[in-house]
Amino acid sequence: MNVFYLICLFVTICVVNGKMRPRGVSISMASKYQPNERNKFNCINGFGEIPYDHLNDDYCDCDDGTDEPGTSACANGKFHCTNAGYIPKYIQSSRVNDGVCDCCDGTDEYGGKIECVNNCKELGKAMREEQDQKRRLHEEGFKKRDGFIAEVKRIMEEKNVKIQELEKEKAELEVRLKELEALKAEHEGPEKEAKDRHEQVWKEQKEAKEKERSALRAREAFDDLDLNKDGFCDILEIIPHMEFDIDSNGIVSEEEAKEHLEDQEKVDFDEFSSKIWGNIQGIYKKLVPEEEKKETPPPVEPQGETETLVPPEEPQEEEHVDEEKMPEYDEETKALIAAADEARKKYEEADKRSKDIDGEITSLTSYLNTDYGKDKEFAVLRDQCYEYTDREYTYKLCPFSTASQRPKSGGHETNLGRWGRWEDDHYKTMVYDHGQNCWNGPDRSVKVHITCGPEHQLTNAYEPSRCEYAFDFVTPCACNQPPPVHDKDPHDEL
Ligand code: MAN
Repeated sequence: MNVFYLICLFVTICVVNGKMRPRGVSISMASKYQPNERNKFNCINGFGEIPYDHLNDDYCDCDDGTDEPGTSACANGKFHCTNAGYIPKYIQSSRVNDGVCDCCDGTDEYGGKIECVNNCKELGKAMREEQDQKRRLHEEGFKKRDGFIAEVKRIMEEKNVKIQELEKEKAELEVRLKELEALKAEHEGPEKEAKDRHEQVWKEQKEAKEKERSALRAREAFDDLDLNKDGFCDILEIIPHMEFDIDSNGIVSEEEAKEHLEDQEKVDFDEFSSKIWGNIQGIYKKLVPEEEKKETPPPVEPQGETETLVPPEEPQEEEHVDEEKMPEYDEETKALIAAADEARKKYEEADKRSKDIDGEITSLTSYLNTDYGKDKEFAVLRDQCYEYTDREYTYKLCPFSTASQRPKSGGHETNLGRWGRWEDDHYKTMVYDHGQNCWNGPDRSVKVHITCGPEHQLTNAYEPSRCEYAFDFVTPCACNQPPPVHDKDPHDEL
């Protein structure tokens, strides 16, 4: 059985468990401070030997300062604070007896300048409580991570099953789509034929009516032009019509009149309607007798239009409007259209579903193909967003999606980057890049530093260099090691 004992021979050297241990020396260094066979001390660097009682005599003998571990005599010396109950440490010898308590056990101040209180136990207690708290949080995170792994596994399986179901549905739909397409074509053929037929009839009717109207107008024009009513329209009857003044010199010459009559002196109605009317109907104007001109004030001509051919009494406009409208399809055609509409609708519905399935499969595949960490644990962060607000901005992180920033004072959100990759395979840093371009700078990007903690939380956001941001994110997903075993009392020395 080991019996611990401590005897201090002089103030400066104690004997602990049979070993000499001068002041300011740690247990681990004590063996180097034993007197040699000549009762001397060897400087630790090997250069020099001094009488054993010159240790800690407040005079620096060794170059390396090792003969004065407990005084401030050597400028390069080091004093060891035992700090029982807390963390042992070395301080510069110059701090020994300088009137400031550097060691929590107060052993650096024995010269009487100051009375130091030993508060190592309190410090040690607080430190261990903090360590305990950290450990508890780590443990909490570590347990949660296990739960996440199980949850993610279930989600992934569900998504895989969903993909399989969708692929099956898609394959069946392909067959159905072909059938529906054929059915659609089957109905659209007769539908088109019936519609074309109907439209053709309407077109012909329209043309016939137009022809009729044109003939009527030709007749009226001819009767109007044939002033002497001899059944011909001749050059002299053309001349009073100023609209036939080709060179705009104010008179219609015989040549000009003749040109409008296709180089003839006169034409009868048949020739007029077959050869002449088509060319002149766009310019011809009914002659207004002089008396009428005087009686009726000249009509105000609308801007941009120079001539109007239609006599005011003719109610043709309205007739035209009605004729422009195609009559309704007959019942048989309507039924064919309805059947084709139905076939089209069914085809389009199936086609839309097929496209939706493609979209769903793409998004599920992208979800499954993302790297969510060693055990896919980070997948629980997908489709979630976390915010952190500093004095100026609210930062938002939507893991595996985007990072953004919006001014607290209002204003638009700035895209700081889209999910890019893990910076390395330790799953400690995420990179979001290709964000909004920075004026005269790079595209914005973010590095997210991930550490273990009991809750998912964005704990900090900053901008180490212009438009290059850094986020700190705490999450149980990062608690991939069991919490460290409780630190034993860090102090192993007396
Ligand atoms: C905005 C913010 C800042 C950024 C500047 C760069 O104000 O996105 O974070 O530094 O633009 O001009």
